Amino acid sequence: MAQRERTFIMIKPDGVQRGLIAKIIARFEEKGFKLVAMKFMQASQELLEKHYADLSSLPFFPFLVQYMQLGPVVPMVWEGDNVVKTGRDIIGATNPANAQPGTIRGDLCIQVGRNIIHGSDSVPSADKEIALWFKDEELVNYKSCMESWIYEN
Ligand code: D4T
Repeated sequence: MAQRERTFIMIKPDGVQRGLIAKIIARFEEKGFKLVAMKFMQASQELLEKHYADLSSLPFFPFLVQYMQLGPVVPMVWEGDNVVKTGRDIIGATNPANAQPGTIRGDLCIQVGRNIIHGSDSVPSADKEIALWFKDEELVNYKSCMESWIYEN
């Protein structure tokens, strides 16, 4: 069986400080996605500038990089069919004011500058972000015992 799609999800410093780690992880676990990698770390300025390089010319960029260093973050890799798009749907709109109830941002936060979680917006960005935050050997290879109960094939 070929490897299913992967995405990069990160709980931001406000999500960590507000005690939302378990609740956020539960949404991905309960959906049926498979956790492939996770760490708990303080992100450096250099790493965050690379992660958000596409936004570097935008006025909020310095505040974004500063906010992401306010405390530890939880970067993760999740795997499953359509996980990039479905992951974004589970997270909700970038601005929590526009995020539907039932989404993580719709239920758990209020402002765009404190939107508690990041998720890759495409498969190529996911690949880039996974490679930026994780070494190959940190992506754990294992078979989920639930696989045949979640997928027909
Ligand atoms: P991330 O990348 O954090 O998952 O957010 P999105 O993919 O949903 O949105 P984005 O890349 O456009 O924005 C990245 C990050 O910047 C913050 N932000 C964004 C902000 O502080 N002010 C703003 O006006 C915007 C648009 C929030 C998310």
